Amino acid sequence: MSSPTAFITGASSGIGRACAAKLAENRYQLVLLARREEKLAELAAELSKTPVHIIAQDINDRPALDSAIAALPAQFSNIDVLLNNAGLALGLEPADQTDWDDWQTMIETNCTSLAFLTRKLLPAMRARNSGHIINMGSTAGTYAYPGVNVYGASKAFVEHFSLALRSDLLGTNIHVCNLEPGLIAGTEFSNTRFHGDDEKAALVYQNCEPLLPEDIAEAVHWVVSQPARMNINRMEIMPVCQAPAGLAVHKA
Ligand code: 8X3
Repeated sequence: MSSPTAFITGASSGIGRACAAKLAENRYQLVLLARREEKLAELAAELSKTPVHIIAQDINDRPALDSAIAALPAQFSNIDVLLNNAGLALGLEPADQTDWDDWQTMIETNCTSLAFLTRKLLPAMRARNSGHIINMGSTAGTYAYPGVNVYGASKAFVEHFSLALRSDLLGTNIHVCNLEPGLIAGTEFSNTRFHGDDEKAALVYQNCEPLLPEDIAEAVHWVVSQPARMNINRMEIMPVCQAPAGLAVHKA
């Protein structure tokens, strides 16, 4: 039997990388997309037993992405699992003090490019009447906290897009899941959020035990391994050290 194919965005580090390793272990062949070619090549070398096709480019360069999809080698052209993992948070300032470019980058990456890639790969899934789309949401899409503004809103988009996709796909065997991790270490998330400030990023994970990318990779593998009759609409995962934020009341 031929290997199923998983297409993973943001594959060079963190959750994407861990998912690539987990799926490779479970006989998937991989299409890996990320900007950093050397990181992708390193990962492909590590997964030497797994056929890997690398797409080294910015996910927001949509014409290039379109061409890369059209140029997928025949062996990798039937995508069984699309893991829309690429995404980022930039800044944690109150809304009136944020950088407009940061907001635009988050909307572009977390919403527009995710929708674009899904739109591109969906017709082939529908034609084959099978497939899994796993979108990397976040607990921040459900629970607001100070400074989460556009990042949280972009993840709320991802959640609603996932649920809406399932509605459009009712009657097909295409599965859609919004996977919603909370606090997670071992990724570049906080470092990116704080624009490369390692000290600030380290403080986020101090004195607690956050999730790890491998935890999310387990969840991804579990989601795609369930009987075809099952669809996991949403999966929210927090570390035990985190809980949904309480409502805030400001008293003068
Ligand atoms: C990020 C989760 O807890 O850092 O997607 O807001 S959290």
